[in-house]
Amino acid sequence: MSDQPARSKRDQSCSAPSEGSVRGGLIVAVLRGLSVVFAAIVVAMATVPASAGEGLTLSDAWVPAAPEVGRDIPLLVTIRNDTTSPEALMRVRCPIANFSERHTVDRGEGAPAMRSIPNIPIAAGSTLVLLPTAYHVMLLQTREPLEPGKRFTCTIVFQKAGSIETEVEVRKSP
Ligand SMILES: [Cu+2]
Repeated sequence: MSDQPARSKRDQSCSAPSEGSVRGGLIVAVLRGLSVVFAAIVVAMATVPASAGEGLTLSDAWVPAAPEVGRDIPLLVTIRNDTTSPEALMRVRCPIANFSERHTVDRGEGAPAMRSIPNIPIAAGSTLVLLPTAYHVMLLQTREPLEPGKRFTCTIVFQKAGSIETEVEVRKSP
């Protein structure tokens, strides 16, 4: 207790310069730490995986009118892939149909024929328009009358972007 002030004074006097340099070092360390954090954020932003809908845009989703229940109808939608990697449409769930399939249309000898496929590819940086005569989703066994103007929501599941909900419009069959 008796030498306390002397020691603290000595400590102060001899630690004063080093305390300053420690503080300076601390600031440098904090700044370095922050720059590491910022660099990490930039890297994270550059490599963040596509979340639902990111880089993938769905538009103009429609089905042809089907007044009687139990029909199989194509779901047509425009899919824009703005990412630099290929995508694939894996599954579709619509409340108005019991099942769905991915279809392509084979054109060999004879009449064009629809064929079920595991997924529909969407190339990087491309726009794919689903058509009854090309890639499309087939909604099987409609559960309710689909009159022109009616709307419903479907969930489309993509390989990388995950689930995206889209509103679908019933249009007069062409
Ligand atoms: Cu089909």
